[in-house]
Amino acid sequence: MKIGIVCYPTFGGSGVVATELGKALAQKGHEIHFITYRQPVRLDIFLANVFYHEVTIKDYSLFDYAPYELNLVSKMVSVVKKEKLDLLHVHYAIPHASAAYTTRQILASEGIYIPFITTLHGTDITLLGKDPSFLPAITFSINQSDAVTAVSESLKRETYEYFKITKEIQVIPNFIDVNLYSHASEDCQKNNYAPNGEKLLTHISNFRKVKRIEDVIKVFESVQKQVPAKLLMVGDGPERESAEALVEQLGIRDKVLFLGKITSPERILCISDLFLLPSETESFGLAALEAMAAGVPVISSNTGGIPEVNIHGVTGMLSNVGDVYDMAKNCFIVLKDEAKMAAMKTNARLQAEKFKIDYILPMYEDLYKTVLDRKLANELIS
Ligand code: GMT
Repeated sequence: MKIGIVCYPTFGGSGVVATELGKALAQKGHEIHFITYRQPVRLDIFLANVFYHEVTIKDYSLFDYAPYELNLVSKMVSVVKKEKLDLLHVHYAIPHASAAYTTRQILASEGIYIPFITTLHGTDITLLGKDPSFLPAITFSINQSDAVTAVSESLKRETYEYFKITKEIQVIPNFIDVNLYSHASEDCQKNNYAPNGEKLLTHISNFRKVKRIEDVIKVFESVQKQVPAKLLMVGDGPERESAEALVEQLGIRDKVLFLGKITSPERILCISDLFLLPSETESFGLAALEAMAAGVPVISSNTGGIPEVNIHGVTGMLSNVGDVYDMAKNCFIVLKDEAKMAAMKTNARLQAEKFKIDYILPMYEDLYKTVLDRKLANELIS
């Protein structure tokens, strides 16, 4: 199949999932065309069957806001025609689903039918999409999609709850290449960060409000009073500055390292003892899955799709959003009990294997086939 993939090329989970999906499909022989405004961060190696089309966003003094969606639509129209794509798969509804709808309409006027599949990732529904400033456009473009997927049961439920959706939403969970996370721990050079045998707690995110970065620091502050430990803060975003200020204020500057954006999280996870994810909401929690694939137990909130990934008392521990006392207590319980820690590490890895790319990829391929078969049947009728 010839598939166009549209996503945000940034460090966010939706871009990571879209890129890894495209790479895996290309390895299976499909021809994949990424249509994005920058080279996706995880598209570091150019593989056979992978093509990249950059959307150039035109700025002009008249615009306070550059019309990204129109530039994207024009690029999608041109790539579909030039490369003779079979379908478009857009990740993150805003504004990719409405861009795909417009693309389909433009091409229909030229006698070309290009179906599109929309994958909902989370904040496009739970934070932004349900805002009245987006709601009608998002509802319409989801309903107009040829197929819709959501990355967890929780996100599917929330989408039906907040939008008037007439389409069936299929849950296709996020996935992982577990082999990438299977370093032997002796190769990881933990001494670089923990020269005195400290426990390493790690948080990875885009440092947005929804991640509750302050909670990460408050949890760590309690933990390090009882166990020699350090905190590795990976990523960057709007909450970083206030997080650094809080660390200073709490007097734990020497124990918290802000490492910035990292393209190979597996190298940090390899040296981590616990992963902290206290998010306000999380449709899936890809970062938690990556940690688990590296055998790192997850201390998280119990919101959204996280409980579908992190199992309480088995692969980590879950607490109510904002209950930093309970999260710190959970860290302490796991760090202090070697047998529990060992069991959770094994369970985390086993649970991550359920989300192996080999199991999830065929679900997308089947969906593509269904959509294309339907297109063929419609063409035969008309
Ligand atoms: O978490 C973010 O802020 C980034 C966001 C994105 O769209 O890139 O992540 C969302 O999609 C990921 C991939 O499907 C999910 O693993 C994240 O849970 C989800 N984030 C939220 O729901 C807050």
